[in-house]
This record gives sequence, C-alpha cells and structure tokens, in this order.
Amino acid sequence: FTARYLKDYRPSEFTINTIDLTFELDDHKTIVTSEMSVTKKSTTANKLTLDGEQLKLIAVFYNNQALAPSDYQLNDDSLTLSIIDCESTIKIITEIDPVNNTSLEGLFKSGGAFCTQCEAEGFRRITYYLDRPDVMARFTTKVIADKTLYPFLLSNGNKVSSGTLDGNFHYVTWEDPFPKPSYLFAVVAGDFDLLTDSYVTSSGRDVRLEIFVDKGNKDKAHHAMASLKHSMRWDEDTFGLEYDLDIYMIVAVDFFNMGAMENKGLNVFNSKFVLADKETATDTDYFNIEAVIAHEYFHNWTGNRVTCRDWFQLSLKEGLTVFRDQQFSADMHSAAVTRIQNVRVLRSQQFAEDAGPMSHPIRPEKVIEMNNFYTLTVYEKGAEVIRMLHTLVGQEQFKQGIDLYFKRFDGQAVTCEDFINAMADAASIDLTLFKRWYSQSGTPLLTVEENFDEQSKEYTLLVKQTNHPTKDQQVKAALHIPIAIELISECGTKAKLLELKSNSEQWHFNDFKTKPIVGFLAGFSAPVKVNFTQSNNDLATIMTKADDEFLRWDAGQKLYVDTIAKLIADENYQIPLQLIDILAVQLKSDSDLALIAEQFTLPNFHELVEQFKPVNPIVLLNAIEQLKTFIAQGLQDEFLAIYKKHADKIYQNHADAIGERAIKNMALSYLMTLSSYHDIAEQQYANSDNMTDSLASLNSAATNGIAAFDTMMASFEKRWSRTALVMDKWFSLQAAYKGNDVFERLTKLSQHPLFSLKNPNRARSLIGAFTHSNPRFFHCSTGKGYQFLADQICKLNDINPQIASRLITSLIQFKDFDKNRQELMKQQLVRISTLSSLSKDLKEKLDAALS
Ligand code: B3K
Ligand code: ZN
Repeated sequence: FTARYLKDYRPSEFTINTIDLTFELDDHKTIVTSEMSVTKKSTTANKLTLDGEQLKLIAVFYNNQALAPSDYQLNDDSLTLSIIDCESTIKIITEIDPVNNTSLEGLFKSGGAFCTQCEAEGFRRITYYLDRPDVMARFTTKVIADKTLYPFLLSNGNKVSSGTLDGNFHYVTWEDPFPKPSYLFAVVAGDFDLLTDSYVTSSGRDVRLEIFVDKGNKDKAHHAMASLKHSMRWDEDTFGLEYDLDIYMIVAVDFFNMGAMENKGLNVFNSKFVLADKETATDTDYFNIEAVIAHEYFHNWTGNRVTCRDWFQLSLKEGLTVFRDQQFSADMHSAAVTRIQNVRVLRSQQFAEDAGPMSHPIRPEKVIEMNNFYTLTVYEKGAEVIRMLHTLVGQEQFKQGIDLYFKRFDGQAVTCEDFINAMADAASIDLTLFKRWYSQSGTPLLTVEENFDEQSKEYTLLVKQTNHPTKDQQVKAALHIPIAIELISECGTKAKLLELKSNSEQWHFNDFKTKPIVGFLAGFSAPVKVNFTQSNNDLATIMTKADDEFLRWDAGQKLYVDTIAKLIADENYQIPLQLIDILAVQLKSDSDLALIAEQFTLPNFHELVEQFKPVNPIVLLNAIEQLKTFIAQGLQDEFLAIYKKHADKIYQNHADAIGERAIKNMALSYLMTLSSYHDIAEQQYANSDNMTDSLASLNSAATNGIAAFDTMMASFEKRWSRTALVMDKWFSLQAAYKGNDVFERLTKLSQHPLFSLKNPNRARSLIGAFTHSNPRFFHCSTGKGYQFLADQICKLNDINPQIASRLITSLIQFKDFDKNRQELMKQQLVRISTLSSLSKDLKEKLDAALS
C-alpha cells in the first residue's frame, strides 16, 4: 500500500463537465453505464487515468467507438485511456455486486434497499472515474429497478422524468444542477414509509422535505423532521445561508458505517440518527439526532457549495461543520451543558489520539487509507480550531469572514488556507502564526504560575506552553493560543482574553486589593491541557463565583481529578470531608438541573487515563469507584431526596423535564454504588414510561453487577427483540455488565441469533461497548479482553475494514497502560498483523503502532 502526501498535490489535467449515469439495479449484477464529457486542460495531456476498484469492466467507448482491450490499460485500481481530442466523450459500462459488498462503501444493500456511500473514495467502486474532490461535474442519474421491490428510486437534485418499462421495471431520472465531486453522489432504491413536510426559505422559496424510513417507522421520524426545519432556520438566522434546491431528502438505513452522509439533496443516514420516540430513544439520542441532522444540513454550504481541494483538507468542511453544529446545539439547548459534552469528548478521546501512534495534524500530511482520517482530530479538534478563530475575531467578524469565504469560493474546491485567509482579510487580523494549528499535531500543555505582590498589589500570571513531540512529528513550535480567563476578587469577576503567541508570556494586572483567584481557560477557549495547581478553596470559589459555567464545572472536575490522583498513589488515602461540603453547596445551587447533573458526573475512565498514563487501569478504576462511593455515602440523603422528588413524573419532552431526568438518574447512579439501594433500579425499570429512565436503570444494574440484571434484561429483550436500535442498546448493556462471567456472556452474545458483524451498529454495540464501557474486564490481567477484541477484528478485517479499523483504536493506544498490559496488547496487534489479507485500513494503524 502506498502513502499519499499533501505536498504531492497536483491538479488534474482533465475536467469532467457532465456525467450521465444509468443504474440497472440487481442484487448481484448491477450494470452501471457512465457517459462523460471530458475536456483537456492542456494540449499536452494525452493519458487519462481513472480510478476504479472491485469493478468488472464490460465495455469502453471513446467518442462512440468501442475500444479493444489493447486500446486501454486496466489495473486493479485504475483504467488508463489515450485522449486524443480536446473535448471527448467516454462511455464506460461496469458490473458490480451490491449484495456481497459488506464493506458498505460504494453501492450496497441495507436490508431490502440499495444505497450508496461514496465519501471518501467509494465512487470508484461504482464506475471508473476521476474520484477526487476537485473534479466537479454535473450529474444526471437514471435509476432502473423492479417496481414492486423498489417503488422509490432516488438520486441527487431534481426529478426530471420517470416511467415504466417492460418486465415490471420502472425508472426515474434525476438531474443535479450543481456541479459536484463524486463523493457527494448518491443513489437509493427501496420501499419505504415517507414523511413529508415543507419549508419556506427566508427569500420565500418553497422546499419539499422528505424523510424515508423503513416501513412502520414513520411515527419515529417527526423529531428528525423538526430538527431539519430548526437547522434550516438557524443557518438563515445565524449565517444568512439558505437551502438551494427545491427538495431535501433524508433516507434512514440500518446498515451504515458512520452517522450520516451529506450527499447533495439526498442525505443517507444511519437510522440511529433519525428514528426516535419516547419509548425507544433516550434524551441523549434525541439530542444527537438533532445534532447530526443539523451537521449534514449545514454541510450543504460548508462542504457541498464549497468543497475540499483534496482529502488532506478534510477539516475545511468537517471542523467548520462540527463547529456550526455545536453552536446550533448550544443555541437550542443549554450552552454550558453542550460545551461540557464537547470538552469531554476531546479530553477522553481526541487527546488520546493526538498522543498516540496515529497522531496527525488537523490537516494530515500523509495518508494511506483516507477512511482512517475521519478522526476526532480532524472533526473535533478541527472544530476547536475554528472556535479559537471565532473567539479571536468575535461573532460579527466571524460572520463577515464566512460571507467573504462564500463570495470568493462558492462552487469551488479549496484549501484550509483559503478559509483562514478569508477570515484574516474580513477581520483584518494577522493569522500567520495561527495557521500552525493546521500543521502541528499534539495537544499543547500550558503550565501556569501566578504571583501576587503584596506591596505593589500587582498580580502576575505566567503561562508557558510545551508542545511535546508526537509519533508523526518530533519538532514542535509555539502556537497562537487564545486564553480566556476570569479574575475573581472581592470587587467581582473580570473576564479577559489573553493571547499566548510564544513559548512563555506573562501578564500583569493591577487593580486588586488581595490576590484574585483565576478561573483559567473559560469556555475551554483552546484545545489544551493545563497544569495549574489551585487549592481546594480556590476551586470551591471558582465553582460558585465564576461567571462562566464551564469554569464552574471544570473546577469541580479538577477536585475530582486531584482526589483520584491521591487515591491512585495511596488506596488508603482518606478523602477529606470538605469535599462533601463543597459538593453539597453545588447540589443546592440554582443552576439548571442538567448542569448540576454534569457537575456530579465524574471524569470518565478514558479522560483519567489521559491524566495518569501510563497507568494500571484496575488501580485507576478502583480509585474512581472509591471516590464515587465516598460521595454517595456523604450525600446519600440528598441524593435520595432528589431521586424521590423526580421519580414519578410523567414523561415530557422539554428542557426542564430532560433536566429532571438527568439529575434523577445522576442520583440513581450514586445510590446504586451502595448495596442498600439496589432495589431502586429494578423499581425504576418496572415503572419507567421512557427509554431514558429504562436505560439508566439497566445501566446502573450492569455497571454495579447487581443480581436482578438478568431478569431485567430478559424482559427488555422480550419486549424489544424486533426493534433493532433498541436491541443495540441491549447488546451494549450486556457488554458493559460487571460480572466475572462476562467472557462467557460475550461468547454467547456473539452467537446470539440477532448478532451480526455485518451490521456496523450491532458490531459496535457489542464489541465497541465492551472495550469502551467495560474497562475492568477489557483490561483484565489475563489479556482475555484484548484477545476477544482481536478475534473480532480479525473477522471484521474481511467483512468491513472500516469498522475493524475503528475498533482497533483501544489496542493501539497500549502505551497508556502498565508494562504487562502493553505486552499483552502488543501480542494481539502482532497476531492481527499476520492476517493473510490484511486490509489497508488496519495495516496503516498496525504499522504506526508497532514501529
Ligand atoms: N462526511 C461524512 C463522513 C464520511 C466518512 C467516510 N469514511 C459524514 C459527515 O461528516 O457529515
Ligand atoms: Zn461532516
């Protein structure tokens, strides 16, 4: 497998103006006919190499002349033709086998429906093409299929004709007026229930909205529809961006490698991010559906209207679009809770990636398998980089930067640099140094020191940045880091924005009588780690006095982390009762309930691994449990009171009710660490009228390994065995069960009639949930957990390399753990690396991890 480098980018020598596609859909022999009009960009260009993989070539025509095999060169991954004329037409006929396409890239079948996934490089599994984002063509697509099995035939753009054909076939032709790269192409054919609605844009255009779901699921699509309309309104209100076609379609499918795909006018979604009702979806599911619907919708501008020049620029569309969906969620819900959840993802997963063997800048420079770079770094850290720009220039100028970006680049395929330059020009600010965030990997560490001169009353804050070498990059430079702070003193709270631009800088503040307390990194203004020792008293002050809710929450998290550090060092460490006093104040604060629930959510195992690595995971887990039980004991009366207060409420779907469920289930999770309260979970399960409460009770039963777990799970299985998305939750709960028989359970589960590695949601729900939510057994000292994961990865290598490659993350980050475990994890990696048909996806990661 060969690597590709950013530095080697060259524009194509050809443009493809139009492509007319015809799909004759068939389970095993789908015929794709492609007719392209191609223009030479320079007269010297005479060889056109088209990408193509796993295709059966049937015929090639050049300017309507059939070519003989000696006229072209055919390889495993390309087809090369001689181009004589400046303007040529090329017709290519290929045959593909959708049913046997378990990689779910290109054209495949999900249940009874045909559907496609082309990003990043899946179009080349449909036909030979210049499968790169900077080649933009106008697509016309004719889809032909059996009328009874596939009443709906969909593609991008507007429907221009349809009709019936002999032999119970019918066809529909679609025309997309916007030139687009091949990765945004989509075809869907199937039988669905259809939910329709409409939306009038700010300029008065009527847009038809259609959501296609599996038969019987229409009632579960209303939340997705409402989310779509909210997204459309928000983008008009916030950025003045209107939808540009007359129809917007979303199709929900059960077999999908990721969350969703922003194909022009025809989004394809994992049904997990469309279907919801109170009985089957949790409050978190509702939130995520809205966020993913928004994300894909926002791509219509940031991604589709202006796209990426090459795949190294992926963060151009993804970082920006994640930032936009985060801002949208913050506007629709509690901004603080939304922000806290973003930060948890960064701290628990992105920081680990950035320090691990696959570390890469948000704009990678070297790629072997592009699908390996749809990462937390490109997406989430990419969004943080955009957020820093937003912080530096402010919302008004940011909006002007966005305006200028579209004015300059609408309809083009551009680079990250183009985006920053538009921002810099619109806001008249120098972003030269800031651009380093795009090329430098790793998480900066800020070390903070403070000094208060009692005589002069001058307060000094000294901040140093350290950028440790990473696997991909030994030499690092100083970054431009916006640091929002609050100075809390008897004269109130003052917010400031500091800009660190070199390795170390200091700031002086003069207007205090006594030493102020600094709340550092308000709103998490930069994706950095912070090393700053503050006393429990200072942290307690920040928890109550900071204006920024993120700072209040983060001070609490620091208290937890400090306590866990002490428990790791000495398991007999006596946690001071002062902690309970501080937390008791917080429990009674008048913040919204969802925020209080966040404040009581301890940093998760993965976040703490990042803090304490290399660490013995069991020692760490014991410390977390000790702290949790200590808090539960100290505040049990309060938790019980909260629990009772909200226990018997009828389900409602609005912010206050969501907050009540959040705090109630937080109280439950503490109480369940004390054996005298174990009955509560069972009662809650029996009485619950919604999935949030059912799942919370089952979760606490699983993670505390309580006896009633199996009975509860049996009833859950009986009720939901026909609802795939709920059965995913069932598998995940089983995988998270903390009992010594977990390995026998896993074996049984992997033979369960409803288990299949071919369905990514199902595979993740068992394997991903085990490795992520059951660290005690995943890391068990015998190495059985690692072996289980490796066994599954070996099977997935043949079935679905993308899913295999996602799941290997928890093994390649072996350096985070103690030496014994490192060895056991490496053994499994070595075992996987000896597979005879190792996929490119896994190979790239294994090479990085084992070198
Ligand atoms: N752009 C797609 C992700 C495609 C992943 C390809 N392996 C979804 C999204 O980010 O919106
Ligand atoms: Zn995206």
